[in-house]
Amino acid sequence: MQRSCVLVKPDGIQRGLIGEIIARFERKGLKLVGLKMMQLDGQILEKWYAHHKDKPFFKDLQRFMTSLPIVAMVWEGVDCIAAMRKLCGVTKGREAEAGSIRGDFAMSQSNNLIHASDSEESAQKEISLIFKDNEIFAYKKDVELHVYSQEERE
Ligand code: FUP
Repeated sequence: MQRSCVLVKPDGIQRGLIGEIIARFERKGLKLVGLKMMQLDGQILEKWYAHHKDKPFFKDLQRFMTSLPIVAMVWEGVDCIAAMRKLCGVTKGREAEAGSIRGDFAMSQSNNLIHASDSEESAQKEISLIFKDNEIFAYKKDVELHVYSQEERE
């Protein structure tokens, strides 16, 4: 099954939305396989957002993301990356679809509560920047018998 790396950004923690965000992913039928609270440093950020390093907003993005703790998670599911991105909504909160996390709780383009991997390649990179192998848990969750058809589980 596919994995996605998710961050509840500093504004998400400050606004008390960790539980709300986790609940939405759980309700959807995704499986939480890794979870930690930490404060990111500049070095991780430069690797994480390597594709944005030369953009004008990068310094502010780095300051914002390293200013306060974040919660990092790994979620698993069939085509989990695309499903997660839909649940998050588009980057700019005030334009995000109602019903999505950003659409329901965010107004800003930078303070947009959450990060979710945008490809398998980024997911792998992001997971390896934050999690050790023994911090990701491969376990059985019986509810998946009801979340997916047999064909989808295989
Ligand atoms: P997303 O994939 O939705 O996280 O969005 P991007 O990779 O395009 O951007 C990463 C982060 O950079 C965003 F979450 C917020 C920040 N950003 C800005 O602050 N200003 C911009 O113009 C674009 C992105």
